[in-house]
Order: sequence, then C-alpha cells, then structure tokens
Amino acid sequence: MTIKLHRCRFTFLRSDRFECHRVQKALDDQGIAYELVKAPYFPRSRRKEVERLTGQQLLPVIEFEDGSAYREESADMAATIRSGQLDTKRAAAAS
Ligand SMILES: N[C@@H](CCC(=O)N[C@@H](CS)C(=O)NCC(=O)O)C(=O)O
Repeated sequence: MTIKLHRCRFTFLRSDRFECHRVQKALDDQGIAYELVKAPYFPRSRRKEVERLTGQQLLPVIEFEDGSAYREESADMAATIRSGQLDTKRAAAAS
C-alpha cells in the first residue's frame, strides 16, 4: 500500500505557483510513491472525501495508509516532504 495524494484535476499545470503541483513535485523529487486521487474542483462542496479526511475542503491532502491525513499550507507540506519529515506527520495525524 502507498500513501494517496488528493489533488486537483489540473495535473497539466506544472509550476510551483500551483499548490497541488508543488506538493506532488516534492513527493516525486523525494522518490516517494503515491497513488493520485483527483478531487472535484468546483464547487468545493463536492470534495466529500477531502472533507471527511481533514474537516476542510482545500487541496492538496496526503492520506496515509492507516487512513489518517495530513493537510497544511502547500508550501509547508512541500518543505516537510523535502526535509524527510513526512513520517512525523503520519504520527501526528494518527494521535
Ligand atoms: N494557501 C493554500 C491554498 C490551497 C488551495 O487554494 N488549493 C487549491 C488547489 S487547486 C484549491 O483547493 N483550489 C480550489 C478552491 O479554492 O476551491 C495552500 O497553499 O495550500
């Protein structure tokens, strides 16, 4: 099993200006395997799974294998991933 990256459907937007790409690129650069889950874009209220996981509707979100989830500002998520600290968020999400 791998983690899941819940992100918007606009995978062709490949600039660090875009929140979902920023986090996906960090996972790719770190060689972390993930399953991509494309969430509905509009309206936000269609993002039922994102809301269930995190209690809010913004993307991106990382879902761990145990069903816990990690969501922060995308820049912070990317920094966490790049610093090798993603597992600490898994622990935090589970507690
Ligand atoms: N400042 C937040 C912004 C998150 C954000 O706007 N995410 C986009 C991803 S495409 C989104 O959910 N947009 C749709 C919306 O705001 O309804 C971050 O950097 O994580």
